[in-house]
This record gives sequence, structure tokens and C-alpha cells, in this order.
Amino acid sequence: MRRILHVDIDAFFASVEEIDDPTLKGKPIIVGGTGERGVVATASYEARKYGVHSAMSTQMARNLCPKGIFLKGRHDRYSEVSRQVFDILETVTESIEKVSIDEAYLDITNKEESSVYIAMEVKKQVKKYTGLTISIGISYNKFLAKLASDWNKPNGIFEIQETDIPQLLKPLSILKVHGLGKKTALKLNRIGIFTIEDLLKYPLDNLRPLLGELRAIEIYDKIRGIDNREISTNRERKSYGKETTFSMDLQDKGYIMEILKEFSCEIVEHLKEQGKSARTVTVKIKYEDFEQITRSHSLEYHTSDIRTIFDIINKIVNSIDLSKKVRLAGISLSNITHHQQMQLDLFNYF
Ligand code: TTP
Ligand code: MG
Repeated sequence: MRRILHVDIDAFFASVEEIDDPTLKGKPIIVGGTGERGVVATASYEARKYGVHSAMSTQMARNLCPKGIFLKGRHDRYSEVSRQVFDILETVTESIEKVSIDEAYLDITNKEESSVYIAMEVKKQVKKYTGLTISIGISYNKFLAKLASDWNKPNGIFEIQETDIPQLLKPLSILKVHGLGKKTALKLNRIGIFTIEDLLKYPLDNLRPLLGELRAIEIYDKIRGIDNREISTNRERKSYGKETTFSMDLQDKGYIMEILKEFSCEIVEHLKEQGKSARTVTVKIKYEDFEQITRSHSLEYHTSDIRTIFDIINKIVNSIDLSKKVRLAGISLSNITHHQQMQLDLFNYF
């Protein structure tokens, strides 16, 4: 069973405005086009109480919420804050799919910690470094994780487990099925389908003429909790690592060193195949009491020379406190460059 998180920032643009100008806190903020034909990009939760929402005309929003604070929006700033949030998410896992400026899926199947623990940590870090609140959905596939992140918004965590299906979904409007748009919903409404419970009663063959072959199968599966879409990591990898949890807790420095060297050989081989080098070596240790430390060392230059990397590992491991037993050890190489780029850098240098 996979473990997927869906992360979504709460009232993103409006929240950034609030953080940058604390006098706006708790006020109805509406970000979007302020001209006559402007459209609302988003509204703070305070403004949503008046019925204001994304994609509504700003004129309509003014009617609904005359005391609202209407702001034009600063996209460079939102991109910058988005970057900060993604930097935090990337410390959790490399298996991350950016869906939009404020939304991502993370595959945490291989993590040791519980999903809820990881979700709470992520929320804490994002709050600490950016001031933003986010909502996180936890489940065993993308569809359910996204549904879950929406469940307790804002500042929510919600987990959907296999045993919740289909009961939990039954009372929901069919509009909650991501991929089933308003037009299709209207079509289904006309034949008496309003909730997922209604839709569950429909055999696949009856859905085909209404939704088309592929979408019929997709939606038929989704409402039964089936969604096998992978997380597609759409960015260059920033680090390459490997770690292991020992079958028993260890205090043997020599053995830990051997394991880390073995891992680094594998990683370097892999990097070389791709024509890449790294500049930073990071060792991660988790002790028997679950306390975790990471120690990094960066070189002045990129390398894929295994002896240089061994030397760094030796130095780092020798500087680490091993008076406590170790349950997990790992290594990663980061600050990656392509050799081609390296040559360009040298060229510019001389
Ligand atoms: P959303 O995540 O859909 O909305 P949100 O973050 O403002 O609110 P919440 O997640 O708490 O429901 O979109 C993220 C940002 O994208 C949003 O802050 C503004 C922008 N956006 C638009 O510009 N136009 C739109 O129609 C939508 C839906 C979003
Ligand atoms: Mg959002």
C-alpha cells in the first residue's frame, strides 16, 4: 500500500498578503484583477464568509463584500514564497510532484515515520519558515489524498484509509470527484445522479455512453478508491541518497563507515552514468532514541571521484557522536551538476 500526501497552501495569495502586512490579518482580503472586468484569483477565509470565491468577477465580489480589501496581487512574491514551501517539501522526499504554485503530491511510502507525524512536521516547518498554514491530505492514492486535503481546510490534516471506502465517499457530491467537471455533473444530475452513492449504483457499461470510454473507467475506479497514477517527479533531482535501518541498533563505527562507503559507491556509479558530479556529501544518522542528525561537507568543486568522497565520509563519521547506538545511517550527494555545465563554468572562469 502506498502512502501519499497532498499538500495545498490555504488561501495562498491572500495569506501571503496577510503575512507581508500584518495589519490585514483577519480582514476580508480579495486578490485579483481590480479593474472593471477583473476576476478574483483568491479570497481569504474571512472574505469567503461573504460568498466570495476564485474566478468570480471582482464586481460581484465588491457587491457581496463591500468592506473587502481588494488587492492586485504580486506574482513574483507568490513565486518566491512558493519556492520556499517547495524547498521544505523537498527535504521530506525526492518523490514529489508539483501540481501548481501551491499544491504538491509527496510519496512517503518508504519513510520510516508515520504519515501523520510527517504531515505535522511539514506543517510546523512551513509555518515556522513562511508563516503560512497548509492543509494536508493523507491516503493510499492521489485521488483520495487530494480529497482529504480539502476535508478540513484551512490548516487541516485528514487521513482516508482503505476501510473508510466507500462509506466516507457515499454522501459526497459527484463534483468532489476530481476530473468530473461541472458539465458532466449536470449531465449526470439529469438522470438522477447527485451523490457518489448514486453514482456507485451505476454499472460501468451505463457510464460509458455518458462519459466516454476512458473517463468512464477512471471515474468508476476513483469512486471505489482505485487510482494507480504514480507521482511524477517533474523536476531535476537535487540530491541522490541511500539509507538503511539496521536489523539491530549498532555502535560499530567501522561497520557504519563500510555501509556508507558501499552506498556512496553505488550513488557515484549512478551519477557517473548520467554524466553528473556532486559537491556536497551529507551523512544522516538516527539514534536508537530516534534523535536524528545530519552532517554535511561541501567541496570547492564538483567531483565524482570516489576516494575524495570516502575521505569526506571518514571525516564526517569521525566527528559524529557514537556514544549512543545507531538505528539508521544514510548518505546523500547533493549540489549536483552536469559535466557539460562544469566545463562551461571552467571556461567562464579562465
Ligand atoms: P487554490 O489552492 O485553488 O486556492 P487557495 O490556495 O487560494 O485557497 P484554498 O486552497 O485554501 O482553498 O489556488 C492557489 C492559488 O492560485 C490561489 O491563492 C490563487 C491562484 N488562483 C487563481 O489565480 N485563479 C483561480 O481561479 C484559482 C482557483 C486559483
Ligand atoms: Mg490552496
